[in-house]
Amino acid sequence: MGLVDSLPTGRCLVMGVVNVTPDSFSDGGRWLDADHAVAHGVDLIEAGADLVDVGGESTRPGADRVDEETELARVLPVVKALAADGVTVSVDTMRSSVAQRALEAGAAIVNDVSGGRADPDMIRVVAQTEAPVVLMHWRHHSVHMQEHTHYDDLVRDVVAELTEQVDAAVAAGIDPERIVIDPGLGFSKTGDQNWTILAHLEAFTGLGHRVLVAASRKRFLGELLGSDRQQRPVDQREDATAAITTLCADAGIWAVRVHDPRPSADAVRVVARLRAECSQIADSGTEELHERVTRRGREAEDGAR
Ligand code: PMM
Repeated sequence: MGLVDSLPTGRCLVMGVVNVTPDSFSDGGRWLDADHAVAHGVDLIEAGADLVDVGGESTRPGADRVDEETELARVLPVVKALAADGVTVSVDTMRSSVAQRALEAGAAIVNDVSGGRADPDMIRVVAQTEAPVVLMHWRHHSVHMQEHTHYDDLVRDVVAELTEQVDAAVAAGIDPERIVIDPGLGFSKTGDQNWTILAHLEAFTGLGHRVLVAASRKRFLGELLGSDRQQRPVDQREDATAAITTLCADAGIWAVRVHDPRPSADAVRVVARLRAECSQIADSGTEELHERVTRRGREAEDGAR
């Protein structure tokens, strides 16, 4: 069952984010230097992250693409150093060449926000390895993605489009057990649409794959918490992020991708503990019920004699 055998089981996992980019919306420019990025990755693990997602290309709405050389130069040294330190690393890339080189450098998971749609070789490259892959619902590159937010029926359409991506991966030989799906909050989705997706997580968990959700600090939280004129600043969206983590953990989500792992790491532990308590109560309740029913049956039998 182990997706990546070293990862904990029995609770929602926390994936910390290291964006080695100058322009990501929440931490762009902070970890562009490889040594800083590696130190930040280690800090994320110490703060409770179970794994770290390293990316070298910003996918914020409107972002232009970076070239392959730049992406490789940003990502590879960080992946290599963190993996050598024993950190479980996923590589956040839409390029098969970057995925391949990152896997060779020690990455354990490929996180492709395009779910195999941006690079026709991605699925083939992943299929040749044993690595798990995150396939996110995706319609268009970031520069134009917010022009593609029309859906006839949001949840049904996102599920159908994501299922196409999953089917293509399975047809190429990727074991369904290795596939993690992601509804792609904010990618070709408005703020309201993100909330609708979050209200229907069972439509995704019900597909039988592990599910990743990445709401951390995103614009729809800034809009919710801000005023008509101004969004809540990015660095003040952490409590809302942890609230989403709590809901995701309770909905059976496999992992949440967050910039600040500590509040989310606490939240997933709270949910896991409470769920254990609830199932214990349910089990003892069932035992008690079973005992009562058999006792009554015995009494009925005795009465009939
Ligand atoms: N969002 C971002 C980047 N990578 N990966 C997955 N699987 N799902 C996401 O929703 C996702 C992602 C954008 O956020 P960032 O700029 O903070 O990294």
